Amino acid sequence: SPALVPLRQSWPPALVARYRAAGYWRGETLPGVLRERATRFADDIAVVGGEVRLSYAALWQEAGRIGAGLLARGLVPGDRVVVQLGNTPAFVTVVCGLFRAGLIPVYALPAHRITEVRHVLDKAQARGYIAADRQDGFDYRVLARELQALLPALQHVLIVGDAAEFGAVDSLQGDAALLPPDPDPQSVAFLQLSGGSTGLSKLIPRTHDDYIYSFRASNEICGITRDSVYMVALPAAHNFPMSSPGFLGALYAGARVVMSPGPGPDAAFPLIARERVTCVGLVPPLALLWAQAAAATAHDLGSLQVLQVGGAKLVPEAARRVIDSLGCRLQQVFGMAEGLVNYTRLHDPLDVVVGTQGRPISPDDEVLVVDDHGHPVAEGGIGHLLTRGPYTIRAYHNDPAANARSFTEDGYYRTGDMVQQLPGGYLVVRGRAGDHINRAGEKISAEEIEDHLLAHAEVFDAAVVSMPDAFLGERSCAFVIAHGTPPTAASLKAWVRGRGLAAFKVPDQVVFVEAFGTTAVGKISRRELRAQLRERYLEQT
Ligand code: J2J
Repeated sequence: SPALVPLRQSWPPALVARYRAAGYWRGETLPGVLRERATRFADDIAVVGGEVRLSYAALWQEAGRIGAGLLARGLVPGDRVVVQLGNTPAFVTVVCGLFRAGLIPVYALPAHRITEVRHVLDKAQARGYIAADRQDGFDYRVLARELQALLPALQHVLIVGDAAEFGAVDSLQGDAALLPPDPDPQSVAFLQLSGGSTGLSKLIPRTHDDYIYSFRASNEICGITRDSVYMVALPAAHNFPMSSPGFLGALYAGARVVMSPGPGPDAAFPLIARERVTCVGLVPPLALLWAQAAAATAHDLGSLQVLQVGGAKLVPEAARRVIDSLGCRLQQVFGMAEGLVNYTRLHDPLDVVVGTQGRPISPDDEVLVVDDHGHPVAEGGIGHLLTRGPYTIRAYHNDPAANARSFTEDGYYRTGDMVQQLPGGYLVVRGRAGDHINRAGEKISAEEIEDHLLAHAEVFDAAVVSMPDAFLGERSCAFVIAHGTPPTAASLKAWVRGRGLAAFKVPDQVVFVEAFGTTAVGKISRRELRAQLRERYLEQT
């Protein structure tokens, strides 16, 4: 098998010195933090889900058992392990187990299917895959069998629950004395997935130092203390519920984490009432759904102090509705798995909370707003958001082409977002330069879906664009030129699904056209083409 591409993430030495001197990077590591909390908060409840309630001491024990068991099976520290688990305590124990063993979690979403998981396994050169037996009607063991047949490097498949022929996470055993010492705080702790506007997901290497800083500082901004109860309602693998402040922030503080099996009011409201949840993060469509359901619910939501909304734009009208119906503080969160996270502060005036997407976590988050040529726009103007700082990556893993596109020569990350910067550093998201669809917070690459459509024998050309959607914020629309008689929209959607993709990537709408009919002289870019199609269609309807 080919040599492992080393995991790396590095900042220039002068910045490393500065981030340390400023106290952002303190040399803490994820296993180190967990060990310390297991002693300090031993009997406090760390994680709740279903019928399971784990204390901090028990979480540490469980993580040790799982980590040592994985090493006993032949995984070695530094190996990458793709984790595809839903919102159960096992998500937390497995990930903490990997940290304890020096193994590198790579986070797949439960919605991902073979095409995506295969890509992630491949790109990460993972030797391990850990999934649930079944969830939401899907059997991950079937997926695991297909993956193993395709990827000889995938030697260790482990299942939470009924493992069939695979290894069972529940019966992992090993010698905790053989667990490695804590890692270098500057080393890569895990690989997060990018939303990805071009093609397939890129892998985001985050270090212990940088990630711990991001959620420790988030705790302060979000008011997370040992008394907090943080609910994971969005898929736990997303960067938002993991780190802004997320379950890791909550564990850092000695707070309680409640795993909600689903993001809707039906699953979450009874748990909020039972566990006295104080903070939860949602995407805008869910926040509106919650606001509506809160008016009629019998469950006591009075413990909620902070409702965070992010992942996609919350328009001011929706923000007001959420504040009025939930009667707790609203916090807007504009973040990205690559790093930079902005928050409105808990005591910001109402117009700021309603009308902006917040300001950066760190005084050392450098934000540039530039025009198409890279020149700073006039104060208050709209432009491309570039950023670098103490928790924003400098490079993707194993992807020189993406790195050349996504980072400037002086290390700024090109976020792809169009923003306006207000006094005080508050940002308003005004749109996007990249061609992805932000469907209720799930990012879909237009290019990726076009490639799948083009693989269909009756498709001559396809352009996938985002359309405004009253509920989702944006939905995906595929414009298709057929070879001869067009297939039905339903059959094309089924085709995309059949390519082994997450359901959220199936086009919401398919529009057949004779031609893309651009009058522009010469060749136009796919970007321009998509924009033209979107505008023409919106004018007609
Ligand atoms: C508009 N667009 C937003 C917002 C993200 C916290 C919160 C969210 C994410 C996240 C995250 C937005 N208004 N409030 O990682 O830690 C869009 C932008 C951004 C992209 C990043 C976190 N909040 N977005 O959503 O990596 O386009 O992270 O660049 O999934 O989501 O997506 P992702």
